[in-house]
Amino acid sequence: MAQRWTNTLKDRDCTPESVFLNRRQWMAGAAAGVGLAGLGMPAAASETLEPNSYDDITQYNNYYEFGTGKGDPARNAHTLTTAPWSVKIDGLVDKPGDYAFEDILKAMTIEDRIYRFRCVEAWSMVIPWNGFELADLLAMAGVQSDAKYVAFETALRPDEMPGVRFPVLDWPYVEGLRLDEAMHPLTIMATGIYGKDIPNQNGAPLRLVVPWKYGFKSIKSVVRITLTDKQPATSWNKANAREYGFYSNVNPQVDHPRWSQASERPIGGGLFAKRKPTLMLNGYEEDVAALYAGMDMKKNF
Ligand SMILES: Nc1nc2c(c(=O)[nH]1)N[C@H]1C(S)=C(S)[C@@H](COP(=O)(O)O)O[C@H]1N2
Ligand SMILES: [Mo]
Repeated sequence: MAQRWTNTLKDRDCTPESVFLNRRQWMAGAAAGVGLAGLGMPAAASETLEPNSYDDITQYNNYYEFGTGKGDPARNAHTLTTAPWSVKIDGLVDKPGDYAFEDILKAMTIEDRIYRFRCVEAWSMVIPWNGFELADLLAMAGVQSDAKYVAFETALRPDEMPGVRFPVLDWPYVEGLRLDEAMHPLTIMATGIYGKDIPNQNGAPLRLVVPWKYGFKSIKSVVRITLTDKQPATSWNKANAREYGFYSNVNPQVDHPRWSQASERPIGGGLFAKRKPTLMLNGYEEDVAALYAGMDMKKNF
């Protein structure tokens, strides 16, 4: 796979997965570097995460713009043009404008982050992302003091996205975070997987990753980021407000109206792989619980 961008970890392009994993496993959970001192290692950091294979991560996807089957994105997303690419950053920022993806990359520090990934459909993976902290990108644009939320938008290209002919969702796909969630050091924009440019089916050239929330919050192929003082509309909430809330924090105690969220099916373990218990805030409780102190997480699901 050719490298299209200058600083997306070229040297690891042909590193075997196993070697890469041995070098990188320590990253698991410790990425935020917060809450560690004096408290001992949080649960998220003490468990050694075994990442899924590159094939699992890039062949079993949700990206409805390319079809609703798990194999559709891998089959169809090659039609998405990802260069040139720019992200419009607007709203309550000092420096609104269209930021070229190359310029963003030059200004950002790309890190390795091995994160749990939990879809609301109750399957899960462990994914070794490469990316930068969203907080750094927001700082580049200069967040104004009255901003309270961040809204995100995926590209909408009917000529390149066969799935948007179908009204499964109200296109373009949109998502949102509270500003403090967006600024949290665990929140990244991913540009790679296993040291390779992120494949189209996973949201090239850059997608949000919020590891303590259900996967649908992690919006793909982002073209617009808007700082606002109002809670933004989100695609799945618009589609079914009873089933999908704004927060969508992983929570084994709050079931989806149609299924339990208490456990999950790890992808890649084979047909008879055992389900495993779902962790509060997907295992990142020590890092992010403070964001929700005093909030009723059942009401604010
Ligand atoms: N634009 C867009 N982003 C999206 C989706 C989508 O359909 N369109 N699906 C979401 C859902 S439901 C999940 S579980 C994750 C899947 O990410 P992955 O395919 O990289 O595992 O992407 C999320 N981001
Ligand atoms: Mo999902």
